[in-house]
Amino acid sequence: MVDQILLAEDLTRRLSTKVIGREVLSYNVVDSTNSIAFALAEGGIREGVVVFAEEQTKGRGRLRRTWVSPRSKGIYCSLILRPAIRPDKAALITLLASVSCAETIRKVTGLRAQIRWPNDILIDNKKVCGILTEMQTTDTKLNFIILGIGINVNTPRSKLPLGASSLREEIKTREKFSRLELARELLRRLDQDYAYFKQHKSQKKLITQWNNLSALSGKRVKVSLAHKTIEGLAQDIDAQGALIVRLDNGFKQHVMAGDVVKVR
Ligand code: BT5
Repeated sequence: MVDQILLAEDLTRRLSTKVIGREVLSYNVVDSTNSIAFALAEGGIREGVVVFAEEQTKGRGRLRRTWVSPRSKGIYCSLILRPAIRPDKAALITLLASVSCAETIRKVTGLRAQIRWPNDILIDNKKVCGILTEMQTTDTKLNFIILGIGINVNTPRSKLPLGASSLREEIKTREKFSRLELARELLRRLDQDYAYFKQHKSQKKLITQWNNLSALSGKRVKVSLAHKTIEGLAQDIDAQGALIVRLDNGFKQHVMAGDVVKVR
């Protein structure tokens, strides 16, 4: 069976979002939707434009890692955002996107999607979605943020790295999911959550939502940092989005950047 193609006209038809997806560009094959969106943003394109692709030949994760993006199996998209925030607040956008993605997956599939700090969405401990936030700044000013989202929708596990899965694999039906329905729901949810973010100074609600969806709270974790690895009990994230790890000596470390390498 031929997979349905995600077309801009289908993605935007009666979408009725205010900002996110008011313009959508759908590509066939690209190196990375984040690279396309970055170039468009540098050219001055307005916020809310979203770039989709059927396939990425150089889909990327953080720290030069690869994002496996088989043709027409997943959702690969990048949003251009221009929030009036300082660069040191940009991590909040990743938190927002994690909540929007997890809630959308829950709503559309009924599966219990959870967030693994900092940017993974898991189902039954397997990664089904990743988020890559990139930005351009000048001095202390944030020019734009590119929010890249990859979701494994109908991807067979055989095409994915170890520890990854897709919505279709997890729901265990033979039917394919509609990427179109999921993508439209995601744009709507992101639009709502981003509007709320821009209207409110305090991001307490976002932090609470995030913590309620966390896969790590109370679990013993190993976190790899730039130059060392720490181990302890994962707690909530703080108001900046740092993961609080309670070390065995009782000291609480707030980790702003790193990777969770082991959970028990
Ligand atoms: C991420 O990085 O999880 C961010 C992924 C963002 C992908 C989107 S797709 C649209 C947009 N355009 C892009 O080029 N990127 C964004 P990170 O946390 O660094 O995780 C990367 C790691 O996840 C890899 O090293 C693999 O171990 C694993 N991985 C790779 N492809 C995967 C996939 N399709 N599903 C699950 N895990 C994957």
